[in-house]
Amino acid sequence: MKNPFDEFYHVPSSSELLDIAFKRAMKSSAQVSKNAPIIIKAKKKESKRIKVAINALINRILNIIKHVPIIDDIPDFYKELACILVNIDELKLTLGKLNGILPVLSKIEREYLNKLNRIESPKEGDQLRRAAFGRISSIINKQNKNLEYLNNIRGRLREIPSIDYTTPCIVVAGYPNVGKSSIVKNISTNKKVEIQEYPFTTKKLALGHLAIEGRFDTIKIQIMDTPGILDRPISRRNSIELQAILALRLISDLILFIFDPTPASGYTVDSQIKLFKEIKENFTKEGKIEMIVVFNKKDLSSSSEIDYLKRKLSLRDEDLYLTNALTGENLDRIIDYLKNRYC
Ligand SMILES: Nc1nc2c(ncn2[C@@H]2O[C@H](COP(=O)(O)OP(=O)(O)OP(=O)(O)O)[C@@H](O)[C@H]2O)c(=O)[nH]1
Ligand SMILES: [Mg+2]
Repeated sequence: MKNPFDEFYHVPSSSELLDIAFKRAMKSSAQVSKNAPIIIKAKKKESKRIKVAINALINRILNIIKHVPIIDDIPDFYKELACILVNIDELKLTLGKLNGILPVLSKIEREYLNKLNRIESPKEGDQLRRAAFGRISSIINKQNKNLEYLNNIRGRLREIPSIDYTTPCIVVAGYPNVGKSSIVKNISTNKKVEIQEYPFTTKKLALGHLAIEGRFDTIKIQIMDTPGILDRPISRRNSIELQAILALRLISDLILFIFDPTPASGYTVDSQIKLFKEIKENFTKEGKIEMIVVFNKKDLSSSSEIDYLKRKLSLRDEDLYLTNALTGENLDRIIDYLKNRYC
């Protein structure tokens, strides 16, 4: 499904909005016969300018509001992720405030069109239009903070990946700095994921795709890179970790859990084991969702480090994949497993 925030386009600032509306207004021309008295011409011209300006503003604002999806109507994954990324109450309140100025603008229009009906000279018409534009400007300028806020959160929401609910989705999870992104980059189409030697490099969910050649056709699988998660109570997890938890909870068909058996990641193996157990207990839907165990950084791991982890997890060699994400060693074995599973 396409990210529902995909059409949350650029939100103009108040000065951009006013600029467009007033320019359009001043370019507009009222339909009036050439021979009409000068006062009628002035009335029509200024009325038209006010109408065009207000109409342009109302349409632009409605357009902004319309392109923000109604949070309660979107699928849980997008709804909950949006709640992690932005303050939804503030978003709703901001949209409400913008919506609230629409009747005010309509009222100004009515008021000034009435006044224009009673002018006695073209100069008076010009003054009235200027006064109307002044009031419109002050109303729109007061919304600048709200417009800026919307534009600000829009980037975060638009970056949410579009998930295809009809194809399987593998979620790659584990402690920070263990090589999750390196694996996703190596085996998927997503070559843009960032890899760094420090933890919490990945700060948001990123989707890649894998095309696996089956006997009869090609199967497309999604693979989700997630931020690292620490072993700590959910209430203490930050919004970066919570995105990974959400992916595990709501979109995973299979979990690829990555361990770093060495001290290279900066985290102990025991805390990684605790996280593994927590995820196994809470996010495998009582075994319905399989967890594949990967010991990464094979090149750095000593046999005693590997043995320790194997013993602690009660795993045999055939229960795990020992990989090197830098060279791709043994990642083909994971692909073979996926081929058997999905093709
Ligand atoms: N030697 C070695 N280094 C690796 C291997 N896999 C990843 N690395 C390195 O480990 C560091 C972390 O790799 P990432 O792929 O960014 O790890 P991550 O789990 O995505 O990290 P976060 O996004 O911070 O949670 C980088 O410096 C990688 O180059 C491996 O198999 N061997
Ligand atoms: Mg990463």
